[in-house]
Amino acid sequence: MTFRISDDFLAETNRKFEGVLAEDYDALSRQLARRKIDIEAITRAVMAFGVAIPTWGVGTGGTRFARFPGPGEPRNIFDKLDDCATIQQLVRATPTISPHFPWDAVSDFAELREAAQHRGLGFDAVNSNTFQDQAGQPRSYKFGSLSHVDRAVRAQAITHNIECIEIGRRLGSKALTVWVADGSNFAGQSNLTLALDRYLDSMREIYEALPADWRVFLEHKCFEPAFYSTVISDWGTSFAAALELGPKAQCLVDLGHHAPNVNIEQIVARLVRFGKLAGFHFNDSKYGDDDLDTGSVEPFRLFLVFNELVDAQNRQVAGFAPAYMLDQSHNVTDPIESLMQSAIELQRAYAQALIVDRPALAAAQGVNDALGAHLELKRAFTADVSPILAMARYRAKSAIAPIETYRASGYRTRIAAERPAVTGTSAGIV
Ligand code: LRH
Ligand code: MN
Repeated sequence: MTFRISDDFLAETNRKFEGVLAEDYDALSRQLARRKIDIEAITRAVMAFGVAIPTWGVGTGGTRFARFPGPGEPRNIFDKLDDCATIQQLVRATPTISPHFPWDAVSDFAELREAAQHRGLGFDAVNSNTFQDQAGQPRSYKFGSLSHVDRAVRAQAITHNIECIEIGRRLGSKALTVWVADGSNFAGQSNLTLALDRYLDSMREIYEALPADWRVFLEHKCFEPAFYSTVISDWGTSFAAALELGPKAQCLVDLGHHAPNVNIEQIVARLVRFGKLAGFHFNDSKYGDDDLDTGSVEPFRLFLVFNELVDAQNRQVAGFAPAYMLDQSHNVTDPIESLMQSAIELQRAYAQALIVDRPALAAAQGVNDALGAHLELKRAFTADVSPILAMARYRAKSAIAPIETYRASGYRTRIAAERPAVTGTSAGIV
């Protein structure tokens, strides 16, 4: 029987923090009441917030140089479900997982769905993979997949994506995320227009295979692994492709997939405006697609993204239903701790965006009071909403202090004893 943190241990650990939480929550409640903000409304909204865990982020991640596995590495999707269930138990903000195929392939998908449900987990978007060659794969994706010059390679990639839709249907998912690494490393290597045309032709076949209530998420990325051109390199190309494909196609924003200093919150506002925001792969970055923990480098940028999302929510934008997913690589931390903290940083950005005084902001914007408007956002961003986040967890019978509780539980040590150690270093993100 796999070790699980007992609810008694959780309750016992919470007792150490209950008093301080009540005090801090009260103080914040009074502070917000002075700003005519009902703390209970914010806490309810935070309790309803959910983000999907990427199955590929539950094990230790790596780079092209090396990957240094830690103790208790998950061996398969079922170990990953156990770790995701522990994350959900301690933060109650991660009710779904986003699987990746064929990394998470099993022989019995009904059994997988059952195993997830048994642990209180559901499935968000499924991810296809035509950026690696699998053992025994007839044709290589070395020179691309959905945009490959060879029709047979494109057909292989299309078939894989349609298989992912079928798997997702059996798991109860409602969306397919398509990120392709297709591009080139030399000027002249690829016809930039024909490559996009081939991609669109392939995507049309995948689009046709979507069940009526499904969506397909196009994920853009400015570079890597291609270092001269990338077929779906920016939100503009992704948007135009989604528009051409049809209403079920939308654009997924991976925060790490933009050139340095790009105004991502404005991209979000644009995609909302045109009804094409699929959702997010949340992470953080300083240089490239670093896949660092959400909110660990640019928390203000994350807040500004949620400021646009709350603005859209308040305007009741038709069809506004972004999918929230994490997409990170945990190279030097315990992935469970990083994923818990990242979910909390998303809740923090959301709660801060909810306490923005929007009438005051609009009034300042209306009279070009640049600093006044900016300070309305800063006032919300600098508010310490931690008591709200902790109270949301506490009321959801989760951990007031997830990291402390997780460490005190000895979960990692217990799990490491159950799972054979992975020795030696390998390279790559998983
Ligand atoms: C590409 C990406 C994509 C996933 C992969 C693991 O960089 O963000 O979303 O398929 O990471
Ligand atoms: Mn991603």
